[in-house]
Amino acid sequence: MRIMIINGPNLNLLGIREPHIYGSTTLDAIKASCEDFARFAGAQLSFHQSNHEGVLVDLIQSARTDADVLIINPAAYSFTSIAMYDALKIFEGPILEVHISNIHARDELHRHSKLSAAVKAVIAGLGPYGYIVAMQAAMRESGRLPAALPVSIRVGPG
Ligand code: CA2
Repeated sequence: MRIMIINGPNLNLLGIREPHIYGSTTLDAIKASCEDFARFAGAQLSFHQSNHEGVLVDLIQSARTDADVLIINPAAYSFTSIAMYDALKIFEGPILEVHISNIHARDELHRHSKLSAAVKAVIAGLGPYGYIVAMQAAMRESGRLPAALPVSIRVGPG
């Protein structure tokens, strides 16, 4: 099972600037945790970040052949990018949108993600742990969580 995680603009500055909003965890630390979970779950992970909308569109397009599941934190492009919305609509597997902060509790500018209409689920407000929750949900969606996990976690109530 191949999981692609894509991060949008300025997320390279996580843990370095504005820790009161986005926390003190760096993107490298998030990547390391995601790699750790992928190892545990027997998944292949590719992890990306770009500040450029066209590069992000190219990455989403590449997921059509290179990934089974897509997890994306589109950052500020959540609120503006029709190009990314169109690219996401073409991907056939499950897509999970992650936001570190609870965008619904934020100002008008940061509240309504245009991309959410193109994804299976949105995880917002759990901090960096949202990426691990998204990976777990993605694997569950595909019925690929390790059999060693309890049924309540692998299958849930439905
Ligand atoms: O909470 C999230 O994950 C966001 O996607 C982060 C975006 C913001 O525009 C969304 O509303 C919610 C911004 C990422 C900017 O990251 C920074 C990191 C450190 C310093 C400044 C910005």
